[in-house]
Amino acid sequence: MFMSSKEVNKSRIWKKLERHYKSFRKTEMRDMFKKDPQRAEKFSISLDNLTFDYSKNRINERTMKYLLTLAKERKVAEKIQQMFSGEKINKTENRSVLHIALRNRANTPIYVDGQNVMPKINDVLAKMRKFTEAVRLGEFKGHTGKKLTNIVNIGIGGSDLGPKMAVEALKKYWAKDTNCYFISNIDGTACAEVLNKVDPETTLFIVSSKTFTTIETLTNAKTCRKWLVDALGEHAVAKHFVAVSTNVKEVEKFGINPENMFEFWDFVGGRYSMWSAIGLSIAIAIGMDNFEKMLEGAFAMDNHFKTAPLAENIPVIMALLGVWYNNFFGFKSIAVIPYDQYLQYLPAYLQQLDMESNGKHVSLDNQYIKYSTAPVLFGGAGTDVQHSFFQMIHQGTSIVPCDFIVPAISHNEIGEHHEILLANVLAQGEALMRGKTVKEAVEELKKSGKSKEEIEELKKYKSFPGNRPSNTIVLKKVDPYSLGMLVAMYEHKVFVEGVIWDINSFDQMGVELGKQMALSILPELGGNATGLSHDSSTSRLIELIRKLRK
Ligand code: G6Q
Repeated sequence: MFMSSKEVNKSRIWKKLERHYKSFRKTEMRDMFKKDPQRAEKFSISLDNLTFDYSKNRINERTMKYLLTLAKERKVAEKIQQMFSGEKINKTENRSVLHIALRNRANTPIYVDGQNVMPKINDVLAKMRKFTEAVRLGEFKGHTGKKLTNIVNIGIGGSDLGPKMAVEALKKYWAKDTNCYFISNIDGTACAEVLNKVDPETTLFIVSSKTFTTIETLTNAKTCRKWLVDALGEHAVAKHFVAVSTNVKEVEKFGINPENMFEFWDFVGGRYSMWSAIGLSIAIAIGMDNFEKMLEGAFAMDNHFKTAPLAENIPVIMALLGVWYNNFFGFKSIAVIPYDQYLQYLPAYLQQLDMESNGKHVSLDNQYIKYSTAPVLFGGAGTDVQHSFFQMIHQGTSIVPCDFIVPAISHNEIGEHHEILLANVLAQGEALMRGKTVKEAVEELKKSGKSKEEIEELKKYKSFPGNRPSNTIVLKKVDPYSLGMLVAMYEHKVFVEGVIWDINSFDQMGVELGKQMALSILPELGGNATGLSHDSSTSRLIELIRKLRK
């Protein structure tokens, strides 16, 4: 029998985990490492060139046994199969969830409503190849006959964060003469700053919008279109604008020829769409061969996720650790820290993936949820963030489990840079785990020649509680294949957490209310509103802004 969401935190296994947590919560990781020399080996999993070391977590064999029982009882394995077989697991929107089909390199049939989706996916990949090669070779030229070397993706949310993150991550693979830009924000500054940098004759705009109704994207696209037409005339649009969407009608209405449109489908969620034609900017930048390598990396992770036993399954283990900390320890945030400059946008990408997918308060069986769901995810590139929020991570009163991601080899092996970086990432994980006792701090202060009084004064400030968890994910290098693996790994982690919490991880109704209200406030800012029906704060702010803008 499948347990309802009401039963999730009342189930025997949940209670067992609660009891286990109480007896285990004070156990120190440093002691467990001392006692068990095999700990790192026991709690590590490798797949190709990716190693996931989760030994610096507050777990023992029993913890994992119980968490895996929870996964079994929540039917994680069955849910994985349902997703891969095209079942409509996005219940609130009655849709299949098939980002995995976009990178199904084995080309095995996957059916939605009795239709194999693979032929149309392959058709779009072929169309992408043809187009991206033509652009890269300078065969598809701009209106005045010049090569298109400035690629501007106009999109927001899922139609921006994935491509932006991947394009940056794979900068070393860009075609030499290509530059990529992203316009997402409705703030005119976003548009203005990009348009200041590019030349209309050499610029290709990709309007990326699943629905083609998103106000930010359409407004930005209209501004860019006008900028182009002002410079090169109306006929230039066909050579400088392409669209990626599921909505042919709206694309046509906007004035883009459907021949210049790359399709995707409603079984691909926005934040899961960088593998589709939404990745067109990635494919132009790095070439279709490399884009397909990224798909292959994701496919390898998909296969692992689908076939590895739960106990050896990287995304499953990641998710169970997430649940362990969120629901039992009560840790309400997590940090992702890539030690690679090229991965600087990964935290922002993962923030949407995790928080938009699992930031929900109603379960799949339509009940208000009584346990906590998505944590706050934040992060940034190391070592930069060591000099900002790491103070709190080491000595703050809240505990923030961290994911450290690092490539063994840098694309820029200059002098000692990468070894210093590697030493830092390893040191952070060890420092968080081990901490520094007051006694150790005293010893250190003594050695540095401090007086008794000074030592008394400083010893607490200089101590570190330790026992703070982290995962370390080591890649050989940040290349298209490993990036594909990495991103798919997180996608599946989020999915498994959603399964445990009985959440539909694939809708995002929480973004609607603010959008609706913005539409009603818009005319009021212009001063045309007859009667304002807001709370007094919002009404006063509208009045204030009206005055300031006069
Ligand atoms: C992602 C969300 C959301 C979406 C944007 C853009 O999963 O659905 O971030 O991607 O709102 O939507 P369009 O692609 O339809 O413009």
